[in-house]
Amino acid sequence: MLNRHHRGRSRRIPLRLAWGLLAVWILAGIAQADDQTVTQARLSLLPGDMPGAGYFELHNGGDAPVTLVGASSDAFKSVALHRSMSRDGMASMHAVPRIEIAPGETLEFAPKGYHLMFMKRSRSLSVGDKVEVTLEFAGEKALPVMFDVVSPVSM
Ligand SMILES: [Cu+2]
Repeated sequence: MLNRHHRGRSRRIPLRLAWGLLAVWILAGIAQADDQTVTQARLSLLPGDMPGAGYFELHNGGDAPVTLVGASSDAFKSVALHRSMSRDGMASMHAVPRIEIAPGETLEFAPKGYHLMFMKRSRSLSVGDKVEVTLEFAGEKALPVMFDVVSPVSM
């Protein structure tokens, strides 16, 4: 009896240590998710129900590569990663399934290059509004970003 009581007490300290380590691990995980920063997030709105284009700069401040795999927003039925290209003077764009960003690298989404294509708005929007867009990364990581709705710019 005395022996069991003693064992029970000695087990309590490692358990507390384990919870402490778990807390540190969770906090480290959150900090890692914050290593990606987005600046200059703007959504160029075209008239009517034409698709909008999203531009921003995404910096990977972490020490591991991250892979952008998509985006979503409550304000649009679909959001896709696109890239504009110009070949023989002909402009075109195509869907991009994933974009890897190396540690320390900044990826620019800008006119005539990468952009988010916002299709079929689910509510009316006007210049000056703010729209939340969630950037989705491989490994179920998500980063919510506020985009400023701006006047059309050339794509
Ligand atoms: Cu596009």
